[in-house]
Amino acid sequence: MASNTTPTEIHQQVKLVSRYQYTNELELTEFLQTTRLPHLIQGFDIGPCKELWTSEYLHSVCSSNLVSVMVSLQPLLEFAPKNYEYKSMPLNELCKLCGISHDLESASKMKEYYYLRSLGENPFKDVADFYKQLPELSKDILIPKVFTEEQYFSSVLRIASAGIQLFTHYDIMDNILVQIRGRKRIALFSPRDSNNLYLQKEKSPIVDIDNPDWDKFPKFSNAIRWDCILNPGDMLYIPAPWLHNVKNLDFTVAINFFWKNLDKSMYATNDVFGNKDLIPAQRAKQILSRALKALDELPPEFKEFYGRNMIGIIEEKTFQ
Ligand SMILES: O=C(O)CCC(=O)C(=O)O
Repeated sequence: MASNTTPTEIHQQVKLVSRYQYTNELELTEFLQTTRLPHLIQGFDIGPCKELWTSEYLHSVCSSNLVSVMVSLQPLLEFAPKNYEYKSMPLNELCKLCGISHDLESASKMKEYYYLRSLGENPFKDVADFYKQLPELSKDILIPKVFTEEQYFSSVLRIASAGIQLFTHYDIMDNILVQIRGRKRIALFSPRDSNNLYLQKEKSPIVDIDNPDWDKFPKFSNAIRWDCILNPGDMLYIPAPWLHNVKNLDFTVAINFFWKNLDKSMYATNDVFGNKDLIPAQRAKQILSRALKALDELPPEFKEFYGRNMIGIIEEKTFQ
């Protein structure tokens, strides 16, 4: 009798992000400078925002200034092809809409999902600066000083309806994501797994990380996933260039603080989002594209031979 064969189940290794209990700024600063691993920081008092910033409160205190919001009919945001559009809407109106979609059920009834990543005054030239742009809110939040004024880069307000999920990406600067309202589930992947995430520039095309297309992305099963849930008052340290995927479990409000942990001269000067390659990496990529052009002059078997040979050298010289 023929035996039933069931397809082999694919299991991805999932770990939990380590927790760090806050005691004082100095210890935390030193810890972040040395660990270079994501940590869920708990026990720091982020101030009155935690209780105060309901959608009703935000609706009443925020201005009607227009903000550019990602609006999608689906909760999982996709960038290729793009399944969302940017719509201009008053900030106070957005707070109201996101408040109505405060849980997964009410968000699905709304049909549209909303996601704000605040931008600079001039989005093409200026970085997002929560303190300058939203003084009506910035007095309500405290963060530990883990970076100097010199190192500070940007502060980005994020407001989202329940269910919306941001594709996996990396940033070039270290960041602390402060959770103020609602819960977010964050999945992180080490920079060592970047090839297993099929990166296209800074983003991964594996949109549904919980139910991926294994035929299309077989290497994803090798990537180790680090999970955590952020509750109000929690802070997540996301070291550059760790990859992260963010799912909003409720209506959420959060702020990121990005800073330059390396020497300033390493960073591109025309980078408003904090995701342009570091300057030496830009140089290395230009040289690589010249090397690839040179290999193009060879017959295929030699091209492959030298290509493999060069991969070996790069592995030997760069992998830790
Ligand atoms: O909280 C979010 O919605 C996104 C956070 C994020 O992408 C980041 O910290 O870089």
